[in-house]
Amino acid sequence: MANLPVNHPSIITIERYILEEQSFYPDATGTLTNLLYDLALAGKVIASKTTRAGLAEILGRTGDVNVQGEQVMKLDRFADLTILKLTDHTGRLAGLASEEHADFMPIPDKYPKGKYLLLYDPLDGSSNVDFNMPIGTIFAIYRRTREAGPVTLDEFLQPGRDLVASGYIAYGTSTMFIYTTGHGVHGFTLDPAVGEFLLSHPHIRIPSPAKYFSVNLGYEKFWSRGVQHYTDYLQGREGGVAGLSLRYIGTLVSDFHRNLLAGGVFYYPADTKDPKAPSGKLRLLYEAAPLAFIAEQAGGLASDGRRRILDIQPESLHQRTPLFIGNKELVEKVEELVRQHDK
Ligand code: FDP
Repeated sequence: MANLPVNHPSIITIERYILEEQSFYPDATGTLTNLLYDLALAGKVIASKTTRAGLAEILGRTGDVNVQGEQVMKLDRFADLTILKLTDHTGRLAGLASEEHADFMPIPDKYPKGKYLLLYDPLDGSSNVDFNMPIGTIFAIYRRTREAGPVTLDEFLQPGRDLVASGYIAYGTSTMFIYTTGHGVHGFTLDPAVGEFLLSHPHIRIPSPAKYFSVNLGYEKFWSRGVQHYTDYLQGREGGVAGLSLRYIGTLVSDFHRNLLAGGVFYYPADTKDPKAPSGKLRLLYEAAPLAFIAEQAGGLASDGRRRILDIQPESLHQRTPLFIGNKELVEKVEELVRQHDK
């Protein structure tokens, strides 16, 4: 009888890891675990299209404008339908809400219903698609607030502190799946040769001191005094931190991901450039809250400049919010400067 090899490096698939995490929850039925696999599969399908985007006739616009008033890219539509079609029939969800759709989507009558709600931004950074730049997918999972009956809008309007799980998929030089269920943040990298996400970044913590700040500086003149002072602070003026490097990709997932791994702050403040969007550009439910859960689980913080993102009670599905996210001390600093300079 041969002995099992003991010093072969362990290969931990996302499936094994999520299943092992389930043991934290003695009452778990496996539904959340399976929902996370569904999303990992969606990530693989979307990644396979993005890597062939220049060849697969999937670059460019569909000609439609979405609920946010933005041009819908073909890849946006593909990613949106991929997630919808991989999750709507499984019996794990009661409904979905996508950044691409004006209203939430109850699970059709022909399918069984489950206890979870999935909110997602199918393709974050879509203005970067045609230029071979990194893009992402963001997801947020809540529990229904009612036991049964048709799902209603108010069930989707839950504050981020009630999130059951959240995560994102980054389509960059490699494809990564990052998630939290409230027990730390874990990262997996897709090995294209075997077609599996393998554990590459267990228990991610945001390093300190920070290395980067990420913001669209082109809009500085449209920001409040407090945010302008903060921007000076990040550049070593006003007794601030010196030596931070500026990096801005313009894909929230990628900017956030870099700062999560290297330390840093990303912000998209409220501004006066678009009177129709006085609270900035990013969406509370599809972008800010899910990433805030990850940031806090990694030891960081997310704020709208005055309050913790996870404490904001959403009032509408597509609500926008200013966002400051990353190292705790840098996010607390913006709150201090906003209190001081913005009445
Ligand atoms: P995009 O419009 O390309 O989808 O939320 C949308 C978003 O990208 C974020 O990913 C990104 O951080 C931000 O908008 C970029 O906005 P600006 O072009 O105004 O900097």
